[in-house]
Amino acid sequence: MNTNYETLNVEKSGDFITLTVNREKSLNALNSQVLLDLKDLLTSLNESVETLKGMVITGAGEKAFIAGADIVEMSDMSVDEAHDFATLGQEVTFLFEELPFPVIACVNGFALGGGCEMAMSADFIYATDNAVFGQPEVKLGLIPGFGGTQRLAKLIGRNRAKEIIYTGRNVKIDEAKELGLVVKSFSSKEEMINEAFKTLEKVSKNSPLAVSISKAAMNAGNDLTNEEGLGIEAKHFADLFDSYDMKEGTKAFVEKRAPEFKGN
Ligand code: CO8
Repeated sequence: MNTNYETLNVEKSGDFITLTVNREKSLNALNSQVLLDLKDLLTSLNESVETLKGMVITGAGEKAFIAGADIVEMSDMSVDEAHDFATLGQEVTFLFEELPFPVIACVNGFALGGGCEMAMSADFIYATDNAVFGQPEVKLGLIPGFGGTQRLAKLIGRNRAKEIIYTGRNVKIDEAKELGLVVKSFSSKEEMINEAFKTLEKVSKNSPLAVSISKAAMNAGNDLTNEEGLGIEAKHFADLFDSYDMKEGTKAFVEKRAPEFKGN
């Protein structure tokens, strides 16, 4: 795994990765270089044979997770360049969703526009009490371009998402929790990241294969009818009966001992 990026800090600790978007002076705004670095890293992680069990993504500093796509760079773009930029940002959100292990977005401060969209492509969001979410693109004469019109509606319901996108207003932490956008909040970034790793540790005691397959089934179901989604669930459920982890998990239960999963 390459850990040497201009705009990212990537740290591996055991089976876990901490990914920090590192453009603190611009509140970690997503310019093309950040998106290209993210694409390279996430593609290599999706293709990796290395066993990894989870990732935390956060923003450098205390003030912002990601304050959006880079407005300075966007202000000069042609229609074709804007299309390429949006496509690249959308590819990155898909690559996050497809990672075969859990990803927790740890939102410290502003998660606006593309920042909110990146956070929503993680499996779930933890946030600090000072976190501010929003899709303010209409204030710039734009619309969300990295998946916000789709993912926000699926996460919190279409009408609530419309009200937030049309007004471009900020969503503070209490409301973000009520909406189900944020799962848990913390008084400091340090506490949030420690708790995120405790959660990943807890998840990693379960079968990594079953966690990965449940993620794939839930993500696939997002775009399907209930009937189609249930078909996928039944197939994945049955396929697991051919795995070491399923045999070990059920045998360990019968033998009243802790299972030793291998992830296959
Ligand atoms: N892009 C570029 N630079 C930014 C951004 C950004 N999104 N946000 C902040 N910065 C820069 C500021 O320009 C400033 O730089 P400098 O010090 O050189 O002047 C520095 O970061 C610090 O910011 P502020 O001084 O503004 O800090 P404040 O505490 O006063 O305000 C805010 C913080 C409220 C977060 C404010 O910076 C702000 O409103 N930022 C923009 C938020 C925004 O509108 N985000 C949405 C952007 S649009 C988007 O994300 C679309 C995604 C889909 C794109 C599809 C492509 C086609």
